Amino acid sequence: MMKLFWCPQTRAVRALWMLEELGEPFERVTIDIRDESRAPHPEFDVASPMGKVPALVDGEVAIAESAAICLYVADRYSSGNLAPAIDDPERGRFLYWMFYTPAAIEPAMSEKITGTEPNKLSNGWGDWTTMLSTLEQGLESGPWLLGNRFTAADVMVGSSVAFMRQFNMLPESETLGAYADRCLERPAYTRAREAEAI
Ligand SMILES: N[C@@H](CCC(=O)N[C@@H](CS)C(=O)NCC(=O)O)C(=O)O
Repeated sequence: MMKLFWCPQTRAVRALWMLEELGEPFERVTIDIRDESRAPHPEFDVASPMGKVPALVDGEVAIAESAAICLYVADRYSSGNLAPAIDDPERGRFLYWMFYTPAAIEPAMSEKITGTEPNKLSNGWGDWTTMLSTLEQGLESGPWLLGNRFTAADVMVGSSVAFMRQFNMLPESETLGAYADRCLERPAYTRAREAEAI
């Protein structure tokens, strides 16, 4: 059975949401990242070399990074559904949005939070404004990033938009606001948040 190493109120909610969408059995193991004196956990330490949650162990597979985990489980257990198959023409656009969170959204959020001077040309994430307008364009045909098809990319991007809302960073945007609402209304997301509350 898959084992998810997680901690409430962290980016681990992405992997939890993803596993809830998937519907495959998994075990949840809490790593209290806020406890600096916590005992080492050999399985977690191997899966997550940086000591960050989420991390996943599935048989011989041990990985960290929320995007890697979401992509892994979607391909491994839900190919053609939560991830377009390798030979599906939609695969390219899917991968673009799968990488958009770690490559563009998160660095742009850091730029915004820290007030770092934007440098659109040389920064890999463009800048905060461009990152947001690109996302809005991507959602124009909606309701999901791949149109009518909900995929793991929506788990990654949707959770990031939800974080923006939580941190009061989400700008006035009907498109992004409605997208966040749609994501938050998914039963699998609700189950993930309920687990966080326990
Ligand atoms: N890029 C990683 C970031 C994971 C991350 O930064 N997790 C934080 C919690 S939100 C963490 O585990 N921090 C504990 C630490 O760095 O010791 C991902 O998306 O999974």
